[in-house]
Amino acid sequence: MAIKLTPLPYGPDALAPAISAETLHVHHGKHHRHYVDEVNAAIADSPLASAPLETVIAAAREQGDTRLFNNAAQAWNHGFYWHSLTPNRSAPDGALAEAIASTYGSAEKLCDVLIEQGVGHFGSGWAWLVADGKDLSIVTTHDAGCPLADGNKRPLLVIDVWEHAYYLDRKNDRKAYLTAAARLLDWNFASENFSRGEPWTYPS
Ligand code: MN3
Repeated sequence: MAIKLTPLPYGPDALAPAISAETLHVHHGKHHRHYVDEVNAAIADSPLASAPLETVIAAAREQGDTRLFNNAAQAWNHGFYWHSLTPNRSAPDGALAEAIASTYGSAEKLCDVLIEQGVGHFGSGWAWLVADGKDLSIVTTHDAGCPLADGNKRPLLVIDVWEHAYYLDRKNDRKAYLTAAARLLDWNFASENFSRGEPWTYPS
């Protein structure tokens, strides 16, 4: 038992031109794989060797093992990111649509805030839509930061704002990437995460 590299839930060119096949190849096949390999190397022959990734993240934080936390949280964040995007256009519905309407007015306005926060985030990190109970908010985290490690906030969607997510396609234009990625958000995935009441779990 080891942590697995989450397969992409779509083909390598499915998100183009917003996110190219070349970017997905490097980002999923090199960056995400590297984090997974680092976690597996660190937990081999330890009591965490067969633990789910969420347990590894919590243990690393508790033990103050920054290197393991960074690799484990990055592995989780990337798995969540692949599922946050879809080539199939979707829109929020049901309880999530109601919560979005009362908090942001519309999904378009929510995306405007998400893009603005992602553009304004200094350095590497992640732009998240999270829920605390039924309350929605948009937060950014630095480096490997993950809302799982942050109290009751349950991730609904995320966009990676590390330069490796967009530099091949957009050079330094993070806003162009975020604007394109926001159109690919999988609102069905967000709805599942909103109504489940428990955080998403990394595929084992
Ligand atoms: Mn990344």
